[in-house]
Amino acid sequence: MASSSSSSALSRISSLQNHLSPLEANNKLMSLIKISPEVSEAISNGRAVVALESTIISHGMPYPQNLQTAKEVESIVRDNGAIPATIAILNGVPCIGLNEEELERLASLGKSVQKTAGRDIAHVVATRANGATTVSATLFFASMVGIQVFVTGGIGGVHRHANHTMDISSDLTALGRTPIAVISAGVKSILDIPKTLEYLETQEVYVAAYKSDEFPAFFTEKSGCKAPSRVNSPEDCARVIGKYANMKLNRPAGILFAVPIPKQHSAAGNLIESATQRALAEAREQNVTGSAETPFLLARVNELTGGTSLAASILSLEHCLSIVNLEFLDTVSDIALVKNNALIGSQIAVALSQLIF
Ligand code: PSU
Ligand code: MN
Repeated sequence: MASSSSSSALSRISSLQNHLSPLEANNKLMSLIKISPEVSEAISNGRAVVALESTIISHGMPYPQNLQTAKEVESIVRDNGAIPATIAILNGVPCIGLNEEELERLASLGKSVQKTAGRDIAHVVATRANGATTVSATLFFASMVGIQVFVTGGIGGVHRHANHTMDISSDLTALGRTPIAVISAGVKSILDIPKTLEYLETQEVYVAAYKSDEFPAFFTEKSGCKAPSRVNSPEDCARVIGKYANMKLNRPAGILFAVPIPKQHSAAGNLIESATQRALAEAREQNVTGSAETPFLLARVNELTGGTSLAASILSLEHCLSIVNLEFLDTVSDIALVKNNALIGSQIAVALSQLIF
């Protein structure tokens, strides 16, 4: 009985879909999402648009610092001639471009908003919940409306010990099937960078380091891994996006432009990185594994970087906050990195909008 009623429901749905023209089907899809007037106008007129994820806002730092950073990142995008499109799900509605009230709501809800990767979209929409989109979910919505450039701090990757845990971020598979260029500072060195690069190759993602021969390691300029390719300017990037990912070739695969940490932030970056490496080595020596590993690493890096000299160097780096813990240290550099990526990503989006194909 149950199976016959569910199969008739299925056939009703498929007959409904079969009776829609492509235009009607597209309109139906578009009616499920909300695009801000500004982003909609920019897309229609071929202006530069930069997609921004929202997990970094909800989970990356506390309120109100997250709101301030999100606004600053949007300002950087505007100051460089592009329109920002922050993407999140609010009360079950995927929103492309948030107004001030929506950004405030998302930021103040903080971690109570569900971290939403691609797999979680359906559930968040179905339950009319609030969802902060990770790179994989943001890619999905950005590509639905034809945005070609997306800026973030760092993408997810292949975790260390992935050969045992299978923990590989869906950011990588989403990039493999979505024709969008992501600008990030690489992946955190707490991940396995060589394996992440291998996996991106498997997914047919074009990976280039920006003005560098080496793939960056988030907090440091160098990871010890040669970048598969190198680009030297926003125009270089725009040409690759245009030739490689646009409709001309109809090639549905993504691009990762990895931008090294700016020189003025690399001192703080090096301190965080060396503490992380030492904590990782200690975890191995003490055989700390599984679910105990992350809390151990966080606590140890916190201790290792908690001295006053580091606090001073970090505080002079970014004039803020009073507590010294990993989240804070992480956040300071994250902010510096996402801002730098926003600057370069906007230049790439503008160069792309000016390119004659
Ligand atoms: N890496 C960072 N900062 C972040 C993230 C990754 O340095 O905020 C977030 C991004 O939203 C990314 C997600 O898409 O975490 C990846 O999560 P997971 O490893 O669970 O796939
Ligand atoms: Mn994971």
